[in-house]
Amino acid sequence: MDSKYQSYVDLIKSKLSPYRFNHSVEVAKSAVYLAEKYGGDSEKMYVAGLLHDVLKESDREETFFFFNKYDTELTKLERVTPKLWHAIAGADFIKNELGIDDEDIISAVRYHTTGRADMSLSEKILFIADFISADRDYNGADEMRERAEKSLECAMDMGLSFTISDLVENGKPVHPDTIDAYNDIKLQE
Ligand code: DGI
Ligand code: FE
Ligand code: FE
Repeated sequence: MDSKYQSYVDLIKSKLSPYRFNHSVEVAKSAVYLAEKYGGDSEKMYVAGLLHDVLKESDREETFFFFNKYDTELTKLERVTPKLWHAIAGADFIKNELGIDDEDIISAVRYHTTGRADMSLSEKILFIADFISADRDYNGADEMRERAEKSLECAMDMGLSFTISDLVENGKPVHPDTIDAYNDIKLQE
């Protein structure tokens, strides 16, 4: 798969620090692993993993250049939360600048940070791959990996709970899509 997507590897190498380049490659590997385990499309998940953080290190100017170019409207919460920009602009970027037309890949990138209501298999796989990639060493990373072996929902539950608790503890706003994803999991249990 590597040679077929070498141009994406080269692109993220040029746009990201060595640390985040490595993270992206590891997320791609974890996304392929989860796709194989849970019946997703490995090739699509490899591409989504490679590209999910393509604009993570872009500055405000570059990010808003794409928002303006593609008439992407942000809510007030999104405007004041820079951490959310790379997922929204990243989806715009891979669709319009790279010509990726696969909605599964685009929406997986778009919602990889917040999640959302009624997440697709691809969206869940990328969301979790981002938490369990080999480069992750936060407290609880191994528990996340164990949960990802049990079920996607079991891992989503921990990931979303972890994110929401952290945001609340630090007095940050929680995106409604994050709450929707969390409530979906809780109502399924
Ligand atoms: O890009 P990565 O670092 O690999 O991971 P990510 O895209 O999941 O970004 C994680 C960051 O995004 C983390 O600092 C928390 C923040 N975040 C995730 N969901 C929300 C959020 N921030 C706010 N304010 N609201 C959210 O719902
Ligand atoms: Fe990200
Ligand atoms: Fe990431």
